[in-house]
Amino acid sequence: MTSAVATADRAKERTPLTDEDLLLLLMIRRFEEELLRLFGAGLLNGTTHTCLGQEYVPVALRTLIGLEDFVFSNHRGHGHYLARYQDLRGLLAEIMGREGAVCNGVGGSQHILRDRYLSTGVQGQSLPVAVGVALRLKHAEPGRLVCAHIGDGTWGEGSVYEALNMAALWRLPLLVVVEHNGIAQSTPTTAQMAGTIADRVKAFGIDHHRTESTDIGEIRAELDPMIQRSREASLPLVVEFATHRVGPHSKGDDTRPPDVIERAEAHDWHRSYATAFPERFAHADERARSLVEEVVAEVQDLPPAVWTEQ
Ligand SMILES: Cc1ncc(C[n+]2csc(CCOP(=O)(O)OP(=O)(O)O)c2C)c(N)n1
Repeated sequence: MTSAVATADRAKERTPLTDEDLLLLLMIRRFEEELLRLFGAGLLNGTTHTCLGQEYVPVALRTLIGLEDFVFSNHRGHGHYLARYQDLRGLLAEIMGREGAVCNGVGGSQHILRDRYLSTGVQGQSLPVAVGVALRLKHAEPGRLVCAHIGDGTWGEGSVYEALNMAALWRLPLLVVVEHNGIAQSTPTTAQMAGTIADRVKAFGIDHHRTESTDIGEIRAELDPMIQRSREASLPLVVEFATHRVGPHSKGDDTRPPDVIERAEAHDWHRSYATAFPERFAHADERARSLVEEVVAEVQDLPPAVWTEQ
């Protein structure tokens, strides 16, 4: 039995994901596929990193992390933003530098600021800032937390360890979400990481949980009590998602051998949900495709964003 079919069978047995979750997953998928197409057609500048295959991470977390919590995202952040705000139009306008852009078109794909959401393309940059925000929340808004997304390759940055040290020492409500897709750009994790993330985290006395699931309901059930505890007891927590990057690192730079790509595709949530709920999936997919299509047509025709001092 392939892993996608096994996951599909399990998904059918338990409380399934909601229609809203499914639509959101597919909106992110179709939006990013469209970004790659627009790049290929020469209609986008700069760069982009899609989260194809990893969309389920922020969608699963969205019911566990509220708008009053802070989210720090990274270079692969479109899914993090869309799962929180469902704002296809603002994000595409930002990436295309058009009117209505979330940050007036100066942030682009990787640097978005909106209320309590901030992304940065610089690996390891967000964690020390997230620690400072968590310290503030601990005293001023107990019960709120800071969620910071990083990749496995970012564990090569010293700032990660400085941040974990202070988060443990000061007992801060910091949730570090590690999207461990086994590769950093073109370097497999096994070629650059000694030991494990779990052992590194344990060295700081911080709780660590690893999940291999791509099932939204299962992930929420696993994480809910841990995140609750992090909030209530004001404690850091590292959650590691064993995930798979289905697309290239950036636009077309996929250096992985075919068997690694096939393995990633076999673990894709997309396959397991399409198999488990074919009718709901087809319906949500049609809707997602038409929403993305409408937004692309609309944003392409907008005038350039104009910078105004905030
Ligand atoms: C400080 C820094 N060094 C290098 C880069 C270039 N870079 C962008 S993404 C990336 C790989 C990141 O790997 P990982 O943290 O595993 O995240 P993934 O891309 O797999 O999601 C690199 C080296 C960067 N953005 N920041």
